[in-house]
Amino acid sequence: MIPEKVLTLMNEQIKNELESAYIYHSMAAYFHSINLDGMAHWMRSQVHEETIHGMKFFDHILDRGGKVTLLDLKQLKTTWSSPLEAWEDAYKHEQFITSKINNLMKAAREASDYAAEPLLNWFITEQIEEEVNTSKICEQMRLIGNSKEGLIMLDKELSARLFPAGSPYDPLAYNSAQ
Ligand code: OFO
Repeated sequence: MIPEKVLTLMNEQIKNELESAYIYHSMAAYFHSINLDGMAHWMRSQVHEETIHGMKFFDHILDRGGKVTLLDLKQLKTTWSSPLEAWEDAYKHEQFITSKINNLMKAAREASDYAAEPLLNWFITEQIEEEVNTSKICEQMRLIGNSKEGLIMLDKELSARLFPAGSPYDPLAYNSAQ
């Protein structure tokens, strides 16, 4: 049995993770629209990760006999004034997610919900990686400044991010399946 407050926060976290996926979809569309397809590719891969994050909470609730309640997603930002602004938003969003995971851990500890701790510990470690990935790209974008060559090089580097095999967010996976 999941304590009520923890269950409420976990259902909110499913929404936060799926909202993350939706935000990164929006950023992928933006990067494609300005021909930074490597950055768009990185975002598509991130969408896959966020969907998995949402499903980790989804399954945890079900495994413990709780009720999964899907909440509304909010209206999204659909454009940015520059690639750097989009990356800064991604970093800020990850910091927001970290604060939500920390709140969840606090609530689980207050309710002596020991069964939630392994899952939440996984997310605490994951958020270190999520923050460092996005903040590093922000720093690299600042180093690049107005250099078009630098931007193209970084775009190419980010295009190398691997999708998990068969990811539905990888165009190669769904195009070859038809
Ligand atoms: Fe980006 O880590 Fe989940 O939300």
